[in-house]
Amino acid sequence: MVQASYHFPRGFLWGTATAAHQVEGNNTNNQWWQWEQTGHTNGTSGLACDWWGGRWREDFDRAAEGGQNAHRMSVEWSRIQPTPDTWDEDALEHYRLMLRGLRERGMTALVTLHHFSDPLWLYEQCGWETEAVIPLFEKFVRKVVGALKEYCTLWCTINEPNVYALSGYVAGTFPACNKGLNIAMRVQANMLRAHAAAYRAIHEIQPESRVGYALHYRPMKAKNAWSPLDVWMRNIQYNGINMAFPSAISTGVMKSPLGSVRIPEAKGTQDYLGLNYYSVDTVKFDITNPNEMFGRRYYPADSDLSTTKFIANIPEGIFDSIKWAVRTYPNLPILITENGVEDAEDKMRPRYIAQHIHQVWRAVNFNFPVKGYFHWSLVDNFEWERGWTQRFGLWALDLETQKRTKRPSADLYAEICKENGLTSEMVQKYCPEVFDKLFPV
Ligand code: IFM
Repeated sequence: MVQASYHFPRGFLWGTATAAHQVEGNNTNNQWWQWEQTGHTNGTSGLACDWWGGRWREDFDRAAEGGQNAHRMSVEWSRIQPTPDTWDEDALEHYRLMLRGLRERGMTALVTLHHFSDPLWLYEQCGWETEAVIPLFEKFVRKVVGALKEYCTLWCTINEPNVYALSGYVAGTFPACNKGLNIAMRVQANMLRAHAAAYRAIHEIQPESRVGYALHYRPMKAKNAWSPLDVWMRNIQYNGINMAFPSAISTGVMKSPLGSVRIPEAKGTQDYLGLNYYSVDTVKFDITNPNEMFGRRYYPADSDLSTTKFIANIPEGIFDSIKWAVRTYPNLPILITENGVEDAEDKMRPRYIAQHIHQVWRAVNFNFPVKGYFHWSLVDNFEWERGWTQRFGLWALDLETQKRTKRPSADLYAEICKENGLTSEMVQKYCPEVFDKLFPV
């Protein structure tokens, strides 16, 4: 049998990613909590992983023992600024403790400042729909960065602005004040303006900081490459879903299906690109689907599908995403800020991890500047409108008892992190079904 390995450069960041509302528990003062209590989600976040109660310590121990040298976490705006006029210094101290906890465990922190949740007071004034949010976000960012700068130099302003805007204001699966594609685009424009203001504020407070955002990037392909309608629809969907932030950061003009918006202050406001990659969509023209601009995005029937069919395992997609990033922003460092699969039984996850990390390795070997990989996620956590029906953790969570149980993927990922690479022995041990694909003779 072939014996070989795919090694990464020294200093590569290996971690997992989490978000405050998904792990902390009892975040009663944000719009998601309210949305959950009114029956919009599959279960409620409740105590989640009880990180606010202190269980972050044991989970950080798990991550560190698993060889991880980095962690991406977020801070909860509604805890830090519970009303427009109050700052909760204890909440900031809680995050300082967590960040010190990472440092003590030898882990680099990447802190996300906005990950889908808004304080209720902001939501009640329709949050990101109006430009009023821009100075409010900047003020919040200044406060947080001022308080946490001793422990963190790597910042992510906003997580998946495209998902936040389209899920809320178009699909209606996330809480949103009003609805409409025009509002979703206005929200993204305001997020861009707020991101640009935050980018400058962070650099002012901490000149050595590296600031970016996390883009949920969806590669897409037309169902039939010969069909002008499928190709046209693929391009509409691809640009509409992916391109608002990247276009504005490249050129200062936000591309949108409803026209362009000048946001000159956004141009060049990233020191790295955060890429969240999960899967690739196939797109066809569908006259019966006006809600999605007459397109349909789906996974072909022969795809390697996850348990709830939420994700198709398409590892080449992460390579293509990185290639797109390098072509769009030559020389800009790239972090894979999320990648993972929901799989309570851990049947697909080991091969999903091995195959995606192999593709990241391929990219690194093309000298594409990928500097780190953050797996989503460390422990099962609250999956927004899907609640607890999807389990993304390397560790399983029993919600009743808070007990964590290690999945085989946690051991595989630990071996990868400790080795700084993927070996044929690991693949043979955890996912022999893809051995020939990863180590062809
Ligand atoms: O859990 C989410 C995360 O909050 C944002 N990106 C996708 C993940 C999996 O659904």
